[in-house]
Order: sequence, then structure tokens, then C-alpha cells
Amino acid sequence: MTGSLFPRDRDRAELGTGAVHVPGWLDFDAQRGIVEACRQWAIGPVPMRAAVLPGGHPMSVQTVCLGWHWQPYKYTRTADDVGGGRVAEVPDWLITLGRRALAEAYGAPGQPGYAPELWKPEDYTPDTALINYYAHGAHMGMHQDKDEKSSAPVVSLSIGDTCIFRFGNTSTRTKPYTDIELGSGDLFVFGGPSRFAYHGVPKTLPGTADPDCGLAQGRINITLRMTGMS
Ligand code: MD3
Ligand code: FE
Repeated sequence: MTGSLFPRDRDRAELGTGAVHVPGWLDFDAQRGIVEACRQWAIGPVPMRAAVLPGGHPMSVQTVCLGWHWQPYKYTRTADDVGGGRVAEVPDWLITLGRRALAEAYGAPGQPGYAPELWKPEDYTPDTALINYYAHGAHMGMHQDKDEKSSAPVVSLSIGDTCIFRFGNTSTRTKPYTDIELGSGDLFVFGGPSRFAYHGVPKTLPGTADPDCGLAQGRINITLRMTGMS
């Protein structure tokens, strides 16, 4: 028998300078631990919610924040659209995981191929994490992440159902773009000239996650960010 219901061994790929996809980076133990942490963060101190866009429509994706609270389109210390409390801090283990992610994507001092011009792992201290939950049918339109005052890379971790991720260009929300699948355990780092590219999630593919990931339904995406705020 070859192949499996839940394929894991796809190849690493660079979609653009500074945009590095590492499939299956997190093992199942790590995925389950992160899912459990997300379950707690989703409860509080500030509960997960669908953020409301300026036109008045709630997003189909639900989000809970760590560090700084995000709502379209700003970061604030208090969650003024969700009761006004302070969100939980970014735990040290998640900051460490972010540094390991950068080392994986861009290399580290002493390694062949190290790309310090993209960002140095030791200089990566994400002060914010956004945890997005995609129930069946949720999606995210093409957008740029430009509410941060820092151009530090964004580290993205996916757990649960596979999604179609659309990676575009820096000047328009339309073509040219590349569609790829992001599966459970995948790492994606967006830095350098890719940091302000348009991107989105047209759809998720229900039932595609290996149950060993710890999430029975839907998709979680965690993005680590440096806001450049103080
Ligand atoms: C490319 N989240 O939270 S993660 C977001 O899967 C967001 O939930 C998507 O877009 C998700 O803003 C995509 C991948 C991602 C994150 C940040 C980026 C891609 C990016 C920043 C610049 C370019
Ligand atoms: Fe984004």
C-alpha cells in the first residue's frame, strides 16, 4: 500500500522571496498541545468572536487575540469590541516557537543558506498572536496585513482541515496569484518583499484533517506578529 488518506510528506517551497512554506513542520504532539491552548484562549479572558468589518458585516472567521487585541483595522491594548478587557499575553513557548519557525524558514547563524537580510531569528519577538478558527464554510477575502507598524515577518501555523490559501502580489488584490493547500502542521513564513502581499483563504476542505491533530472539525490558523506598538 502506498499513499494515505492524510498525506504529510509534501515538499518545502518558496512562493516568492521571503515566502517560505514548510509542510508538516509541527508533529501531532505539538499540534494537539496548541489546539488545547487555543481551546482555553477561545474561552477568555476575552472570548473568541467574529470581528465586525467597517460595513457592519461580521467576518465568517472567528478570532481570538493574544498580546495586542486586533479589530478591523487596528491594534488596541483593550478589547473594546468584546467587553473591554485585556487579552492574554503571548506565552514564552509561543515566542520561542516563532523564533524556531524563522530559523527553519530563513536559516540561522552558521547555517548554509542563512538569509539574515530577511530577518534574524534572535531578533524575532512577536508581541501578538491572532488565532483564527474556520468552521465549515468560513473563508477570508484577499487583503494585506498592514495594521502593523513593523515589517517583521508573519509566522503562520495551520492545524486541522486543509485550506486553499491564495498568495497574491503586492499591488493588486487580483491576479497574478498562486493557490496552494495549507494542511495541518504546516508552517508558512511571510517576510521580506512578501510581507505586504495580498493573500486570502477562499475555502477550507472539510474532513481532510488527520484526527491525530487534536481538532475534529474546522481549521485553526495562528499568526505571530510584531506590531511595532508600545
Ligand atoms: C501573507 N490569515 O490572519 S495565514 C490573517 O489562514 C490571515 O487564517 C490567513 O491572513 C489564515 O491576516 C492566512 C497566512 C498569512 C498571514 C499573514 C500574511 C499570509 C500572509 C502576511 C503577508 C503575506
Ligand atoms: Fe492576513
